[in-house]
Amino acid sequence: MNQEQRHDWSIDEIEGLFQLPFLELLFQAQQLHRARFPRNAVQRAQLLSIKTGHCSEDCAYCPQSARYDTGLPPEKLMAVDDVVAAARAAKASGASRYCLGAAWRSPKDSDVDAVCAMIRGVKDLGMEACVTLGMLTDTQAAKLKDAGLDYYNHNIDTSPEYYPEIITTRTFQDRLDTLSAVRKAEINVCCGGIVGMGETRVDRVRMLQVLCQLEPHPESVPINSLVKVQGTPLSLRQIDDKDGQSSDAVDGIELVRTIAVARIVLPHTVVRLSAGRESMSDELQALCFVAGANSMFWGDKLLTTKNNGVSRDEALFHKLGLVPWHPEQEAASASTSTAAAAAAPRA
Ligand code: SAM
Ligand code: DTB
Ligand code: SF4
Repeated sequence: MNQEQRHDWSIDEIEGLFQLPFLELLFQAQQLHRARFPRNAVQRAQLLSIKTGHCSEDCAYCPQSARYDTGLPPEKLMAVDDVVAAARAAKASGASRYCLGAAWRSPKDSDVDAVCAMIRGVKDLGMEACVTLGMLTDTQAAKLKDAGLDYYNHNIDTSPEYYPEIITTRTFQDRLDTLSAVRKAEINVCCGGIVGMGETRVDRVRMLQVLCQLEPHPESVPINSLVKVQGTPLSLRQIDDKDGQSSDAVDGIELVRTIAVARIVLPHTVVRLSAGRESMSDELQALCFVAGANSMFWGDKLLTTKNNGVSRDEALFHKLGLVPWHPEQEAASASTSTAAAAAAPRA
């Protein structure tokens, strides 16, 4: 076992963290954060939906499922040149990581070839590349790695126990199998979930416990707050938080607690404050950064729903004294200095 990564967090231990006094929890999370990551620095990742809608799956939160009438016009797989042009524009507006998302249960092999060309184009711009395409085979994962893919995003979404209430067309184990294929191909794992789907705190605890059980821990964990899109089952369902709350979104303090606990149990992982920021106040987002979130989605669109937009987020960075974080540049300079050290004559 990696000495600094614990894979044996018990439910009671994680629940104990959630129950800490709020200020104590934030202090512990911020201390760990500072020990391992640059302070006051937040990575800016931008999303692009390269194939939109008409998805066969029944994920109850998703505007892109063909089973729900969300009014979203489906779009075929984008041309490689258009994707690279969009990545270039994202870089110019301040994003350093580019994430391509496709509304597939799983890609066809010909789709993977097209996505590989997109990944090469994004990498040539000097950006980190991430894709999320659904379930993958080992061979497909290996091809993506060859194209230079840095991260594959595939979320567990919630606890194994609550999962069947949200998705019935693929199992929790299917998700874990794809994550294994990604690991086998030596691609970094980006895996997280959604809060605010009517799950209990125990479900949030279990979701984090499963993430900790992955060996090694995911390099990146997105924490999404449900974006309620009209026509999806979760927009129609009265979301009753089984802890006694009934609300449109998860309670802000509970979201911050979830991020802080993720920071503590996954101390080396980049925690991304993902979907749902559009409805969050500056103050709530600031607390999420105090809790240890160090990445966010940049630009005015997520995949199909609205994001905050560059000017609002530039203003937030300014107000909070945040600076853009570029882990891809740190990785490049670390490998240059390792190469230089290896080349240097030994004393
Ligand atoms: N089709 C692929 C898949 O599901 O693996 C990739 C794209 S899918 C849109 C990526 C992730 O976005 C989902 O696993 C879910 O966690 C998140 N997501 C989708 N719709 C959301 C919503 N309305 N609110 C919050 N997160 C959402
Ligand atoms: C993730 O965990 N969140 C992003 C990314 N991975 C692909 C997607 C959020 C999608 C929100 C709904 C939409 O815009 O369609
Ligand atoms: Fe399809 Fe992915 Fe949306 Fe599920 S989350 S319906 S698999 S696009």
